[in-house]
Amino acid sequence: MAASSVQEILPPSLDSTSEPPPLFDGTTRLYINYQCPFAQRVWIVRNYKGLQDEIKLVPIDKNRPAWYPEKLYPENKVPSLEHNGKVIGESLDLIKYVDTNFKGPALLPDDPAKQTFAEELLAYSDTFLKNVFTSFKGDPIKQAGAEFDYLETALHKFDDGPFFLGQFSQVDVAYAPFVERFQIFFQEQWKNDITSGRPKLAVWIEVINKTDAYKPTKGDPEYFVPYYRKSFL
Ligand SMILES: N[C@@H](CCC(=O)N[C@@H](CS)C(=O)NCC(=O)O)C(=O)O
Repeated sequence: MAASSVQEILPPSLDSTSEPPPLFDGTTRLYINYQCPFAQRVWIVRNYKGLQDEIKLVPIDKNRPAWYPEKLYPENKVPSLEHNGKVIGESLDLIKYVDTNFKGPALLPDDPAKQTFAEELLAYSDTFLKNVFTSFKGDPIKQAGAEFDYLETALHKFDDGPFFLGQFSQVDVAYAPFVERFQIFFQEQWKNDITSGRPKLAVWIEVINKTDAYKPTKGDPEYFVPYYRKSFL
C-alpha cells in the first residue's frame, strides 16, 4: 500500500484569532486553504510522495491571521511552503520544488519526450484557466469546450496509462483541482457534461477520483459553485 493512502486526520483551519505556529523552528509547513485549488496542487504532491510527517499541513481560513503576511508571506496567498528558513510560493513552482527536494516517488518520468510534454502542459495551465474562466461570460460550452478538447488531445499522446504522461505526474496534479470544479460547475450551471465526446478525459477523471493522494483534497461544491457564480458569471 502506498504511503499516500494512510488516512490522515485533517487539522482545523487557523483564522484571524489564531496564534501562529512556532515559525522558522525548523518544521516544514505547507500553508493551504481547504477550498483553494492552487494550494490543493501542492497538497496532492505532498500526499503522493508520502510526506505527511515531513511536511505539516497548516490550513488557514479566508479570514487570514495578520501574522501570515506580516511574518511569513507578504503576498498573503496560499499555497506557501516554509522550508529551511525560507518561504516559497506559487503552486506550479511548489509542485516542482516539493517533487525535487523531498523523498518519495518522482512525479516526472525519466523519458525526455515526456519531460518536454510536461513542460508544455504545465506552461499551458495558466492559459487554460484564464480561457475557461473568461468563457463563463461568453459562450462557455464552445470556448471552454476548446480547452477541454485540448486536454482530450493531450491525453491521447501517450498510451501507456490513463494520465497525461502515461503515469501519474506533475501535470495531472496541476490540472486535476480545476477540472474537478469545472466538471461540477458546467453540469450545475449549463447542464453540460464536459466528458461527453471526450472519452480519455472521462477515464482520466475516473482514475483521478480513485487516487489516494487526491481523494482527501477534493473541494466542496457548496463552496465553489456559489463562488464561481458570484465571481465569474
Ligand atoms: N498564482 C498563485 C495563485 C494562488 C492564489 O490565488 N490563491 C488564492 C486562494 S485560492 C489566494 O490566496 N488568494 C488571496 C489573495 O489573492 O489575496 C499560485 O499558483 O499559487
